[in-house]
Amino acid sequence: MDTARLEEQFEARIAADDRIEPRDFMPDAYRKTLIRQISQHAHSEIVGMLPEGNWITRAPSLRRKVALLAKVQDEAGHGLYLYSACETLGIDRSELLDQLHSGKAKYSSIFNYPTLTWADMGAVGWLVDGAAIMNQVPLCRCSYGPYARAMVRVCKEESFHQRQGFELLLTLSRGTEAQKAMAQDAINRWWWPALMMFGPTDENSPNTARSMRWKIKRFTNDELRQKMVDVCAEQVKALGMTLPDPDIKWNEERGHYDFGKINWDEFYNVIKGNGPCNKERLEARNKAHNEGAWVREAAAAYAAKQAAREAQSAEAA
Ligand code: FAQ
Repeated sequence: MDTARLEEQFEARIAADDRIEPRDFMPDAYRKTLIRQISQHAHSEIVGMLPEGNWITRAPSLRRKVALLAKVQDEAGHGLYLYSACETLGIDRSELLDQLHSGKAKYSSIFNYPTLTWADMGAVGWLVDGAAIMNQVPLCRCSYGPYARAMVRVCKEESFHQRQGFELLLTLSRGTEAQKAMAQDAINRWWWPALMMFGPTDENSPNTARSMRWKIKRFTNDELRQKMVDVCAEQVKALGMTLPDPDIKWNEERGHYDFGKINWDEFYNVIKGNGPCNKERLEARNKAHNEGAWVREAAAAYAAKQAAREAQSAEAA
């Protein structure tokens, strides 16, 4: 069948809300867009382990330590599902990791900010995982099957992450004056970077229109950001805290909260590699990867031995 006809059929399947699977025909640009988004997402998960991993040995109780440890392990798992989903598009994981380690690939801007106090574990859970869920629940309906299926499990785990963060902040908000101040300071520092996670405004987002047409994305960046503001403006009241934006105000006519201006210069600066922790994160990832070389070599040697054994017993049979 010629390409034009295949493309026509592909568009018809997208229109009918069919799932596209790895062996199905897909236009090159669809494949490339998915590799870009899924790999950036995978990188975000494994780089995202670093700011929280920093606090595991300093958790204030066994209960908090167990929850944080489980959360960081979940993030490693999410990275694995996502690298696997990306490999179904015909790219090798080692190539993706090279792109990350050389600084060529993007990962979420949010993970280039430092985690300064224990309250940051609460703010990251509540706001960063909160933003992640807002963005990822619609991705469970993404047109590409392996990505959509990976997202189902990821979202279940993210909702536990978000709740443990909120509960951590709630505990601090009922504590001493110093604990309350620490929680408020963490919210103040994480709020704006969390809103930037949704990406540039729709008018400055080169990929949104096409990704929406292909049903990779189901909502635009601004739509999801607005949902996040609406949810958090209510939740923050339960914490007895405030969001660091004097312009947050319910708008009866729109049926949404209005909010202040995002500092887009800061966002673009961070994604260009100049955020507070970009250099540190890449160094930590490279170090972990290099120190793990012996594990990859041992696993490959073991797999080769198993394959040789299986071939031998197949020959004997
Ligand atoms: N940071 O045209 P658009 C998590 C880039 S959650 C860095 O709007 P698109 C869980 C974008 O890639 C975080 N770069 O792009 C967790 C594009 O660059 P390119 C990860 C950003 O793809 C929680 C350019 O700007 N979640 O990890 C950002 O249509 C706690 C133009 O942008 C996902 O990746 C940004 N914030 O929309 C883990 C979700 N925003 O490639 C540990 C899946 C935009 O053209 C602890 N991804 N860029 O050079 C998506 O939904 C989309 O890719 C967006 C961006 C919405 C992020």
